[in-house]
Amino acid sequence: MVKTDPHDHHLYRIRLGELRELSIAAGYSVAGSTIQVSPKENVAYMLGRGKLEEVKQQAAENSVESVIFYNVLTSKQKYNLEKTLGLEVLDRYDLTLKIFEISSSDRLSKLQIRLARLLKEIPYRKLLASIRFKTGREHPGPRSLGEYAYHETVASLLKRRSMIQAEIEKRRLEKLSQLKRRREMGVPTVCITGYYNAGKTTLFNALTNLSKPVSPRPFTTLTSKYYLLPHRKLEVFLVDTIGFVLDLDPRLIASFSLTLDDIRLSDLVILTVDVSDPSDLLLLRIKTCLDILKSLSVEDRRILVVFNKCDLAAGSEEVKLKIDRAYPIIHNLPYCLVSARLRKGLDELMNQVASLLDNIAEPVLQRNIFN
Ligand SMILES: Nc1nc2c(ncn2[C@@H]2O[C@H](COP(=O)(O)OP(=O)(O)OP(=O)(O)O)[C@@H](O)[C@H]2O)c(=O)[nH]1
Ligand SMILES: [Mg+2]
Repeated sequence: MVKTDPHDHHLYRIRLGELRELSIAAGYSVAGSTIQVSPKENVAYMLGRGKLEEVKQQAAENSVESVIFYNVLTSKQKYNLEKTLGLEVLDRYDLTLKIFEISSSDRLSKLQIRLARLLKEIPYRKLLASIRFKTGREHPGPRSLGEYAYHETVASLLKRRSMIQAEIEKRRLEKLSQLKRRREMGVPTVCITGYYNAGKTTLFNALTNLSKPVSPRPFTTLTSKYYLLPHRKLEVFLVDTIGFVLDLDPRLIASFSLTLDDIRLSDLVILTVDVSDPSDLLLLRIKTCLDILKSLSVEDRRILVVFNKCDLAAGSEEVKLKIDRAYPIIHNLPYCLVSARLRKGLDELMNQVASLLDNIAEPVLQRNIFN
């Protein structure tokens, strides 16, 4: 990791810890980690020369096969690092996609992953092709094979991207007509969101009596699942969705826009957080989730914070202390405490959902969401 913020004395460690967790989830075992403190990232190599040598040596001593950066690498940095280190080089964007691939089973998530890969791969492959073109043995002239091959590679990548985008767009239109039908039924939509592993699917299963896959591996859920939930007088469509992560790359948001639409177009969002996280991590994760919800235009009045995994806390005092510390971030958002695993606090949760839906003056259902 290259740490560029001089005011960050603590959070970078949490970020590095998350990178470690994600690396393990992607199947790596972690040999070590290193941090370079620098006012800016090196344009050519991300790391400064001295640090790069140190990493190279450390990698050789530990028989390392891959180097994973927290910072997102440009094509040029990735190319230079691979060449200098002679190892696989990834950043947190590549790593996230690797984990997504493990969980991906349906066509839509596969398409979205392929699009996310292409958005990063196109500039990289362009760079590789242009290097090959410039250093080719045949002295490429304006109409040489080298130039032809370069344009071929770029054109085929761009064509693949357009085909995937067209298929995703087709699915988006199908999804909007499904949403329209749901809207005509007059049933509100309540979406379970939150950080990966917060227990969203466990909560979804507890409320619906379904048994969707649950696991401690990040990003178990990639594609949204809707379920019509009859709850006493209240009937809602409950939706389980993809988990959030720190410093989500805008290209990932763009590729997964269809999945994120489920959150954007819900009447109410249940923001699930894992209350057993250490306090600092909990605060950073809540802030990350609220920032993402804001970027999806979800207003505060449509958010209910659910502190999950209360069974793991040492006692109600510990939970109260953590919630007090979270107060500056959650302000006056309504919240409740549950244990999805033990199915505790669910009635109170659904009562709050019902009263919040009653109070939302202009539900999404009455807005024009189809333009
Ligand atoms: N102790 C305890 N564990 C829980 C609770 N809720 C979920 N878990 C565990 O937390 C882990 C993650 O649960 P999931 O339901 O898969 O979490 P998720 O938010 O859907 O995760 P992603 O789909 O990966 O984003 C699993 O090991 C669950 O058994 C809870 O209330 N208490
Ligand atoms: Mg899940």
